[in-house]
Amino acid sequence: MNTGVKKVAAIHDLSGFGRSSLSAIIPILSTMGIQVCSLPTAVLSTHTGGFKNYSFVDLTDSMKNYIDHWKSLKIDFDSIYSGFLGSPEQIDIISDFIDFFKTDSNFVVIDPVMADEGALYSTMDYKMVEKMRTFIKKADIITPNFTETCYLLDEKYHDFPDVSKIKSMAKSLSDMGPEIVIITSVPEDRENKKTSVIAYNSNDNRYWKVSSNYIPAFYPGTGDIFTSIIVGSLLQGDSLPIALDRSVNFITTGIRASYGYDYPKREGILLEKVLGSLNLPVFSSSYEMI
Ligand code: PXL
Repeated sequence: MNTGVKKVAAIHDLSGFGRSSLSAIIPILSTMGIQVCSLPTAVLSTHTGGFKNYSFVDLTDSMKNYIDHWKSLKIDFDSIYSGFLGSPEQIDIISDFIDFFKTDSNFVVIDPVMADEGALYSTMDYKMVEKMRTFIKKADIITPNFTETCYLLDEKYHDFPDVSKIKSMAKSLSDMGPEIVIITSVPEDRENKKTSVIAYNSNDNRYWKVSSNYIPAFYPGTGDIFTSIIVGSLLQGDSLPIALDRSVNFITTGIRASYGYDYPKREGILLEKVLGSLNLPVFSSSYEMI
């Protein structure tokens, strides 16, 4: 029965403290009127960015039974969205999940969560990078940050790549399978400390860019927030550049709402203060076609 509420299969870890992965994705997509069906890959006490001694339970062994039950329920997802994985072996399990649940009318988003700021996260290794290169072929849309883009293409991390280089990297990733490639956290301008998001859509061969003024602070979880808004926005019928604008605007608003408070950045942006803005019309639009 069509209830008018769209469903996303969200394949990510649950980190109890720190506003990343499912702790951010569920409130964002719920606020956007979309049902999140969680398929947890791991349970951690906190995310791994900036915390030490976190507990980590890898759920690889329980995912098969979990998915078998969903298969028996024949759930029809409008999108399948995967992110942080607990082990490289999970890629085979999730590939099978996609083969079963992918239809002509839904879309698959893979956020190849592995690295940031030039380095792999502490639970990631080269086996994950290698398997991720194969896994992204299954996606309609991928959202690597610039560091992950370098790992996926086996290229050296550059500090300030020029736009033509990023465009060719996005095209190379798209040639591996995904129709749309969105590269986040691209260092843009040393003087003005700007970062940008650059996207390539192979369906119409167009490239888009949204720049954001960099506030000198690094908050974990912003990649998950970014991609969940892309998923929600596309499910609501927005075009790709408007979805990019909505995500960048929301993160900028979230960082501005948080930066004035003196608390550990590792706790993430103060999502609870700004969630309501997801339901406001987009007033300022700054995308460019490049
Ligand atoms: O935000 C990406 C992410 C997701 N899940 C876990 C993480 C990170 C990044 O550090 O540690 C557990």
